[in-house]
Amino acid sequence: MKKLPLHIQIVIALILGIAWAVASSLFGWTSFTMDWIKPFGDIFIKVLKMIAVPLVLFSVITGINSLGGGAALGRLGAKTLGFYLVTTVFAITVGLFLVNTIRPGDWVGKDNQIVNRMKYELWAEENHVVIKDDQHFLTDPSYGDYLDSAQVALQSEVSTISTDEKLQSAFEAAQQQKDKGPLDFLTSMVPDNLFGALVEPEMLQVIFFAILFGLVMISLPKDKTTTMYGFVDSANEIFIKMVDLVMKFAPFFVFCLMAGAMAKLAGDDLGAMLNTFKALGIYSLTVVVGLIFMAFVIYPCVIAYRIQKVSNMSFGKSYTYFMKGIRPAQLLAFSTSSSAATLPVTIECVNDNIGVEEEISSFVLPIGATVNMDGTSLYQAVAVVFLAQFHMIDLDFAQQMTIVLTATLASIGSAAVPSAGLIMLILVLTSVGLNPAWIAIIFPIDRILDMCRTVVNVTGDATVSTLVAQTENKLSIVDREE
Ligand code: DAS
Repeated sequence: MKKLPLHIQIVIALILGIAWAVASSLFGWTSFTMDWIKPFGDIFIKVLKMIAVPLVLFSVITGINSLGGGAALGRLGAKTLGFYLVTTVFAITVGLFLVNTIRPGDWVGKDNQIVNRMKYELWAEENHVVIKDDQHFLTDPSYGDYLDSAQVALQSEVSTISTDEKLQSAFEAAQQQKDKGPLDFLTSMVPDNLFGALVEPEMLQVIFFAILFGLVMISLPKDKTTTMYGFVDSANEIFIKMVDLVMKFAPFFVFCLMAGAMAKLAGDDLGAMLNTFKALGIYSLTVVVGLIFMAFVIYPCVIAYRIQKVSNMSFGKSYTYFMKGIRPAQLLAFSTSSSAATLPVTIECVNDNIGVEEEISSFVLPIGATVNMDGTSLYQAVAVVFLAQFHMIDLDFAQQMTIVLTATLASIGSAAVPSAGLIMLILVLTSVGLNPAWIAIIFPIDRILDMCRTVVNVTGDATVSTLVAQTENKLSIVDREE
């Protein structure tokens, strides 16, 4: 029997993994799944992350040599950051358009809204937050019974935060982020210890070192660096081959990853998740519509338009060429919920399937995985405005522009790990004077939306690296036998 293409195998593994998790939840296999299946999923993530750092280190050094110097690198850097900024702001704008058009917060029912509005007023009173409009429900006696339920609901929200260690760690991480100065992200890019940067890992610090090392290496006479260059080039080949090897076992690992993640979700509180999906269905739909639009319409259409200019392919063929090329990376992004873990596969897809020269992808993609999170940025815009609507608050234009700014900055500062978007959400909610504890309302379904956000984050990175390559004439269309 002809072997199924890898991406089909991965999709089947995804579906089987989810089916296994549902069965685990129904037949009480959850502890077996957590003890004997989930570890293989964790191993998969660890192996991918283990490969990512040395792969980036050696491929950036190799790439600098191919680029041939500081001027080309400067142009590449400016183009990369410029495209990333444009895609992030565009993603946030799409999110704001959708959430202000669909208004998912209004679909939760007037009673819910009134209770939530009163919870907001209780919180605002306790935290000396001035509420701009004068709709104070607390003072109207006809809402007395709502006041009791609002206080009870507020207490349960606070208790959710205090008992859930994941939410607590999100708040701590957000506080650390808030305490940073305006140029902290610049100073944080410079390692004071190379081995610390490799171990942590701090991807931007690894890139900083690799660029400096590469630039100095090419500035020296060739006879002094031949050995080093040979070593770096061989090491780069070895780690690329390592990705191929790991990907051969991807279907098995993806099954374990999905079974473990979904079983954990179901084991945590399937009821809470299903209730939240039921109550917030329109919200989830708004997020997913925006993410699908970005990943399957905007990005591939922009690339298709550019690819058809440099090839004899039609627009449709160019669209399919790009989507089929990055599909393994998208599937892995969905399975792992981590751009960082997916990075080695994103690099391989963009190099081998799309035809981006390595000196472009090795530089653009690691930066993207660290500072460019378009799916997460779109999600911020939808989540913040939805939560405001949920509490009968209309954010004005200035506040929504603040969301654009803080979501863009937060996406630069957020790590590419599962639920990084939650940490950003706390920062963006605070930036427009809203209660950061509201993340507890959408927390039960965050992991599912995180998978979708990460697909867009990875697709955005692949799009920008292809765009940069095409504008640098470093894109060689691959003749792939499908
Ligand atoms: N999981 C994050 C990533 O790795 C995205 C997010 O949390 O929003 O891209």
